[in-house]
This record gives sequence, structure tokens and C-alpha cells, in this order.
Amino acid sequence: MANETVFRRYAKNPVVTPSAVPRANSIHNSAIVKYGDGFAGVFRVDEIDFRFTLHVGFSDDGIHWKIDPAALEMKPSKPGLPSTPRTYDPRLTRIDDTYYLTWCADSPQGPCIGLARTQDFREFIQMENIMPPANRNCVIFPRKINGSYAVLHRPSDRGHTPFGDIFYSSGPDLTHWGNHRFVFGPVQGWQSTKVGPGPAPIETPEGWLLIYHGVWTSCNGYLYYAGGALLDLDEPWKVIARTKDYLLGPTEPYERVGDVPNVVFPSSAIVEGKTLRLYYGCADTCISIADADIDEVVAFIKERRL
Ligand code: BMA
Repeated sequence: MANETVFRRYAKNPVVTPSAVPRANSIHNSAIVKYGDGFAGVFRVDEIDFRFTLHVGFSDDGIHWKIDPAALEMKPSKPGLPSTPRTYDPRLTRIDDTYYLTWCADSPQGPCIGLARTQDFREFIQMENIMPPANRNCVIFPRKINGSYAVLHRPSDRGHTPFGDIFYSSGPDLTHWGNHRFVFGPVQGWQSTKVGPGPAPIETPEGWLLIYHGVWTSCNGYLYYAGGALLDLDEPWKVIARTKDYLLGPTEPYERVGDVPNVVFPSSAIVEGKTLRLYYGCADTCISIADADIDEVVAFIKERRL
């Protein structure tokens, strides 16, 4: 049974399951944006040989998807860029007419953050990695802030990372990053082990709306929840409000049962009118959606703040 939340789950969840890609063992934490008259996505696929690959998909309605059975191959912007053998947890951000893809790339030195750009979801140009190891989550803001590109990210370790704070960094050109600021870290309860940024922050009159994941450690392992925060528009490392109650937690069978049980992993948000549609990975196995009125999400964060 669903618990109290401003999000309403889609009745036919999950909307994307491993049957969408022939070689998929699972398909989950994925990046979806509005594109043309419909939607485009970069999907995380854990294949049946346990390679982790990214696959491009298109959809007219955001629910029914045609996903490329072949893994995405990127074109390097210059020679000598780090190779990306194992790729997962993509995020997409549109800035002007370009979509920027970030993802976690396992390397011998630990997980780091890759970056590519595309305008048509057919050609992806790989750029310099955004973050060195160890870092496992990174998303770009949808516009420059005070003249600089800006990201939220989560320094990590090589393993399952029993800690984790969200940091802000900015830079002039998507290659050189600095001005690192702590944004927020774990606090008691469902977000007591680690936190990490989810979809690209959404600009609202009340601040940047960030949906993030928070992790709790039970005697049986990690449980993943979706929380919300409002960050200052000009200085996004300043937290205006942050949820004490989670926005969405693993309560449905498809969120509780899968390769990794009890995981709700928010990775994309689409705003159309007043509706915020959240795409989230479920139990590291499939993808679901939940809708909310964006004003109600903002009000929830302010009312149920820590
Ligand atoms: C995190 C990431 C996610 C995954 C989650 C739960 O560390 O690797 O991709 O959904 O663990 O297994």
C-alpha cells in the first residue's frame, strides 16, 4: 500500500522493464527528457553478461518506449579521453539546444563521472570527465548561475559507499571545475547513510527544486528513498528547506522486490504545466513514474522540512 505522499504512482507501473532490451538483465536508473514533440532517454541497462551499458530510446508519450538494442557508442571530442567500460546512472540536462549527459563510469581507480553532449540523440560527443574518482552521482544545472556552469555531485568510494554528501561545483566551460561547496549531507532517519543528487534541478520562484536520493542502512542492507530540497537560486549550496519526510519510498512490490530490494532511485523529472513527472529506478530492475503538482511538492518540502 502506498503511504502518504504528494506523488501519485502511475497505475500501470513499472513502465519500462527488462523486456524492452533483448540483452537486458535489468533496466533502471535512467535519464529522460522532452525532445521534439515527444521524449528521448538514455537508459541504464545491466546486460546478461553484467556489462553496464547505456541505450538511447524514444517515445511519443513518455510511457511507451522504443529502445535501441545496441549500446550507445560515443564519439570522442579529442584523442586520449578516458575509456568508459562500465557506465551507469545517467542524467540529462538541456542547456539551450544541447543535451548534456553525465554518467557514472567505473574505472580501475574507482567510479568517476563522464560527460557527453548531443543535439539529436544519435551522435553523442564524449567530453572530458567532469569528476575524477571516486564520485558516483553528478547532474548539471539547466542554466549558468552567475555566469558559470554548475553541478551537484557526490564524492564516493570504490565500494558500496557507506557515506556521502552532496557538493556544488562550478566552472566557465564544462571542463574546468572548482569553487567546491558542501550543500548537505546525511541526517537521522531514511537519509542517515548517504545522499546523492537525482534529476537536474528545476528552477522555481522558491529556489532550485532538487529531488535527491537518501539511504538508510537496515540490518539487511541499504534502502533508497526520494527526498526533496529547495536550494538558493544564486548560491545553490545554501539550503532553503529539505524534507524530513521522504517524498517517495519503496512501498510497492516492484520497488521492494528485484535485483536490489527496496530501492526508489529518482533520476529524471519532466515538468509539463504544473505537473512534475518523476522517473525512478525500482529495485535496480525496472523503471516507474509518479506525478505530482509541482506547487504541492514545493509546499511539502517547506512544510515537512527538517
Ligand atoms: C547505488 C548506485 C545505484 C543503485 C543503488 C542501489 O550505489 O549504484 O545505481 O540503484 O546503489 O543498488
